[in-house]
Amino acid sequence: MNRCIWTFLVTGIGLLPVFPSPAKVIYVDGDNAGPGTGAANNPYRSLEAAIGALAGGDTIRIRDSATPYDAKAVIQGAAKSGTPGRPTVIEADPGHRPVLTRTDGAHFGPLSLIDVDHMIVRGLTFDGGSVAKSTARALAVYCRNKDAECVAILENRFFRWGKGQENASTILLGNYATIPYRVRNALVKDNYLEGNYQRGIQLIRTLDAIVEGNEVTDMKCGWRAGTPVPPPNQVGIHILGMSGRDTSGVPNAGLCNIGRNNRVHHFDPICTLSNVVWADGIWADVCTHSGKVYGNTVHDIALTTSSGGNGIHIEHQCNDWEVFQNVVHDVGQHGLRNRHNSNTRFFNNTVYKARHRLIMILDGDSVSIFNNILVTETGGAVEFRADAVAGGGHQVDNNLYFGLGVEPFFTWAGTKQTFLRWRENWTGCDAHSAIANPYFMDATGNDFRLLVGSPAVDAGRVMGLPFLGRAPDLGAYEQDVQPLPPSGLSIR
Ligand SMILES: [Ca+2]
Repeated sequence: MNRCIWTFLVTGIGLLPVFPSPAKVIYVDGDNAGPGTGAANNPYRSLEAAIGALAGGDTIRIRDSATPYDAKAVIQGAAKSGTPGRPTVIEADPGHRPVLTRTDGAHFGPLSLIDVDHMIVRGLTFDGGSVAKSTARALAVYCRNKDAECVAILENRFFRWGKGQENASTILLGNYATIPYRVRNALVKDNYLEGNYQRGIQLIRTLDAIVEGNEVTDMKCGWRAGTPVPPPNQVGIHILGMSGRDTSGVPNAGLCNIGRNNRVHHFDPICTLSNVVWADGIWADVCTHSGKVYGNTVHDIALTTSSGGNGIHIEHQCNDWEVFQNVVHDVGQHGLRNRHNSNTRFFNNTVYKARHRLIMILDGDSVSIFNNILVTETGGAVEFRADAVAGGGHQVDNNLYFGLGVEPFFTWAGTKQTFLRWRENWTGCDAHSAIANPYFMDATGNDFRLLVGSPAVDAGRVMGLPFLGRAPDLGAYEQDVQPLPPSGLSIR
């Protein structure tokens, strides 16, 4: 569980608690003629100078400048860290929208936070610019000599990062190194990312991170040197662990990370034409365990390709994930994809139009698929590949299927089946499921709430989520169409 939320919520709405001593506010204005002192009436001209003067718990406020801040700023170490009651803050001065860039094509971008705790970066615009090679990261939070606790990235905007760079991630939390330190309890909230390359938000080996309320759109294809090596992934939110153990003997896995209420959509189709290796809206990847992906909307991902393009992908050795109340529509390959893990629970999702399968279980064991609405226009509803069948322990029930002009089909260990055969051949599977029009509010307008009379209403099993009426509805939305009888009414 993320233990730092109260700090960010309190500061985020301006209700700062009373501190023992007033925090110092340091101003930055790139248009100041002189180097400045950091005072409101004589700001520093450079962000780096302000960071030099920064002490833990201080606030840096950055003002608009005629040209972007071409920054190489690093904030590092305990002396710059805040405390739970008094975070260090780097933010736009109220009423300003300062732009940070970095034009030297370095791997790390205009702002890196290393070995810091209790820090907030808020309201800034990071723009890689129209250069042939922008930097691989816009904003990085990582560790060298200690954990990094309770860093929040709030309400920033990110454009055009990672062009011409290998291994690009616009916002990066954590690091590949197997040192025994982690980014813990981070919050990435309400940021906007557009036109960046390869990976929008990437978490590596993080513990208890929350990625919430962000919008990631127009992801561009990654870049890799040499031919014919194809370009690498195109990913909105990438939650990555690592196999093995760090140098202190602790597993490198990421743990308990949450991606919720994000909107990931409209990836750049250019790199999906022939050779993209992978495109995922949200991807849990390699040894990150016990995470949750919920309330997200993911759509228009690699729509024109058959080689990649998944809405939500729970992958290799990512055990005990819950994927629920997501809306996934119009994706090039699979709506929800699962591979080589244990105990993934897909429930109460609405998946509408994937070119290959709405849900694809490649392998793994003990996958459960409950309370979903799955609408196909190409026929493929759910597939369990042979390796998944061998894994065993799967449960599928209380789902509503529908085909847009086609009969949904199901695939079990390579054998394509009708809905009836699917149920007959796999005793207990989908016993309480049906094929019927779910009656969405406005499917062509991508409004997948339920109309009155939808067969999805009250057709679900209890999964621990709040519900209205007699039982949970299917799909991502619960509908209030089951009013209680008027009081005093007796039914004979
Ligand atoms: Ca209900």
